[in-house]
Amino acid sequence: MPRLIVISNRVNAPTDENDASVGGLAMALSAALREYSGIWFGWSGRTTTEFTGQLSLQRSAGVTVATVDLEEQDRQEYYNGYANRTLWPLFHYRIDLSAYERSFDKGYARVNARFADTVTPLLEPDDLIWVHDYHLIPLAQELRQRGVRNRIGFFLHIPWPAQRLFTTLPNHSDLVRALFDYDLVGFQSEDSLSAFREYVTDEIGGKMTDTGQATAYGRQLQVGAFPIGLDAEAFTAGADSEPARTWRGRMEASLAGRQLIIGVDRLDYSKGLEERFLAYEEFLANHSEALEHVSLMQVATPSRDEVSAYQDIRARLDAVSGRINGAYATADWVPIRYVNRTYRRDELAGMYRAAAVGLVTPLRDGMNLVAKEYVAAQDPANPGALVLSQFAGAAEQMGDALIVNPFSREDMSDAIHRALTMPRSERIRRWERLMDGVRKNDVTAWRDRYVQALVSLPEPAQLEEAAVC
Ligand code: GDG
Repeated sequence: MPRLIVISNRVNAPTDENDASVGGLAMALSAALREYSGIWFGWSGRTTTEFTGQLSLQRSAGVTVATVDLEEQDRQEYYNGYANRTLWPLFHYRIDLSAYERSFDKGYARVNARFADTVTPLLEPDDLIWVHDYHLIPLAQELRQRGVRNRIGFFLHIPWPAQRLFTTLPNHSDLVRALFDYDLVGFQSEDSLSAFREYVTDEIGGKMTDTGQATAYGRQLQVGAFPIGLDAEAFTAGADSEPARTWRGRMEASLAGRQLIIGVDRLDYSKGLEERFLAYEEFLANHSEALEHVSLMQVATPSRDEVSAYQDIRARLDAVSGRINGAYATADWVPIRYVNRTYRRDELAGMYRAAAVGLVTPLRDGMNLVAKEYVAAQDPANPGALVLSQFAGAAEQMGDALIVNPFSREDMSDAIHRALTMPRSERIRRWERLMDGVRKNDVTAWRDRYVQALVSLPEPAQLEEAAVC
């Protein structure tokens, strides 16, 4: 088995799966790397006054974690800038929030070059290199320029946007050109794959076959949809653990017989939290019988709080939740428990299990692992119902959820009502099919499918010969 070299912006050592680090990519990769020998390389999260390229190596559960510090200017221009103020909003269809600034482009190019300089000496000829997410799109191009001939794959955790949105990005074709230096590009969903196909064929006059062979810029690239999954077995076991039972008990005691609706998200505008609160308000207004009988708990862990759009959404959520609680709360009931903190994964599993409804309504999401976690944590004899946005990648696989349009308060209010009143037999029927999918398409299956696809591609050198012919 070749070594697997995983490269992502940040790394999360696969030590304790219950630690409180938040974010779908960290969760998935630490699970995926557990059985591989390899290296996980990324930014330490720290900054120094001047970039030194000094590697810090740490061995943890069979994986070597290698990190490098960046400069403060890198954090601003690359991380807070191009990654989180340009690409993140654009790829989540929020061009109103996308900032196009040339200093960000420069920071992005500089950090990708720094990553390539630092990681190249660690590489051996047979290594498989797997690069993750929008922070590092140009990395293969940088590595190729340094003579790296290995197979290099890229996986995008977030959606690929529709062509008409993507073309608002200055120099959009440079970014796509850089993708063609990979051997395999994976997306989360068919929706993203078809948006990419549209760009290749309509915008740059390339070709793409039904089996995902894309040709453009004189290069060939394999693309495909590889929907990510959970470490389902571990998550389900976590839902039966002591901390989970403690939390389930605490939730049930505090609910005093009321039904719980749960949302768990990074505090991000793409997650549709404001729309969710407003839909819940609409539900309360339309269903007076639910007043004092239902409670929405939203765990929203603060994220990227140096970026102003995140400060804005946080302030709006404080205001909306406060207003709804002000309008409806009674002496011993609050309609929304809005919690800005982080819990351990097993504690979250206990909370999911205590909830009659999982409310997962992002406005756009690459996949959304919370939907899968909610399902994996349920009691098979009395599972809750999942309400899921049609714009989460997960909706392509989880058709047995109640699929909603997160932009429509009325749709969501109806779905909340339907979920709260769904007969147990229907909940079991839907849950069994959902759980079957969560188990089959788990994180190991995702990793193996991707790595297998990468390994089975022709050697990069052969491809070049084929292109010359
Ligand atoms: C990106 C893509 C894609 C949340 N609060 C706590 C906590 N979390 C964990 C959840 C879940 C993860 O964070 C969030 O994952 P998502 O998949 O929902 O979303 P993103 O962070 O935006 O992830 C996404 C993912 O990458 C993987 O490819 O699915 O579409 O946007 O695991 O449980 N974890 C802990 N405490 C919390 O309070 N421990």
